[in-house]
Amino acid sequence: MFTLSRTSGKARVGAVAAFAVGVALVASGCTASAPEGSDPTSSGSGAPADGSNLAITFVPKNLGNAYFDTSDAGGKEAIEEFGGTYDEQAPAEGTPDGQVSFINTLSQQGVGGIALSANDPTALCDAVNEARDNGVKVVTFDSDTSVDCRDLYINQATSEGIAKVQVDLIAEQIGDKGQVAILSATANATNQNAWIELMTADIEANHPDIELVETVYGDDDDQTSFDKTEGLLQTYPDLKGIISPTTVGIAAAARYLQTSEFKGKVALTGLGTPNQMRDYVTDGTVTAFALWNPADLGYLAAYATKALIDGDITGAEGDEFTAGKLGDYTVGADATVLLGDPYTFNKDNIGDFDF
Ligand code: RAM
Repeated sequence: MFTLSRTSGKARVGAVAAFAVGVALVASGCTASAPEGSDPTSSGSGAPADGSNLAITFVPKNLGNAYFDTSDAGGKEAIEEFGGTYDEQAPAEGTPDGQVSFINTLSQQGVGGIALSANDPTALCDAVNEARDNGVKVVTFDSDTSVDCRDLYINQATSEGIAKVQVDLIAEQIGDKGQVAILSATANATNQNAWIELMTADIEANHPDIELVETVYGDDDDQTSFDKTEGLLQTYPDLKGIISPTTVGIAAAARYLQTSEFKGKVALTGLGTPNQMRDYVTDGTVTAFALWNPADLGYLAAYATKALIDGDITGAEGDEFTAGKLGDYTVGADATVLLGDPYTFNKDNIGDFDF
């Protein structure tokens, strides 16, 4: 679906090195987050008197999610590196309406760029396009809008790759046979729905003995995800596995399983952060899960936003830019830039990571 390639081997080496070594740097990364949601009327601009307006605000799906704390800390690192002004604004809950009011305010304040993880593919478009009409560059990362309402999308890995790694992991963990369920984030999240669609197709096409019984939504809220896990296990007594393609969901599901009769009997995989999953992998609640480096994703999104603001790229296929320590990237089809491949964590390697 989305394609793109880096322009040089240097980028790959740089990305891998940053992933393996740089992770500790982001573990302590701070953000401007307030736990109950930022005030959309607070400051966010910072246009310099001359030169490019490198005031860039990260708008994640919501606050209080370790994944976005890490991605946005990567953005902050990049923005400080190139002398811009970093800010983070987001609603407490992962709703499109919450994000719209922040986008409107940032547009009025005249920021140079917004890096956005979208809670909905279309509901943000009016606000985003108004901001773009006001000269704001809008880069989605993690979760995209539709193609016509942003300048660029920074994709963490191909949707096909993200879907396949999770299906492969659950198939391996349950002997390629039995009932599985999906515990997702919010129902309208572009990234989650793309992965679910591809996982469903992969199971149907390649795993005839696996039955996908239901997809439930924990809304990227810890307690809701915990309760939905309990509900699945009660509803489906023969359930063999759960795939949770969300860092919030997989951690909550693991916490439920850890002290339940299902520990070691019902497999759990999906997308998680090593720091949130470490205890569950160490004690055998979870065998293996996947992710990418969220800090690199935020770092790349920040450099891409800068390249747009500076006019170095427009988002056209074939445009090239350099993203600091990560190296060179090329814009692919549908104004998309690809970070890299998903990575699988297990008890043998989880100790190497700190984010
Ligand atoms: C959660 C969010 C995010 C997703 C990760 C894997 O943190 O839903 O959008 O990419 O999980």
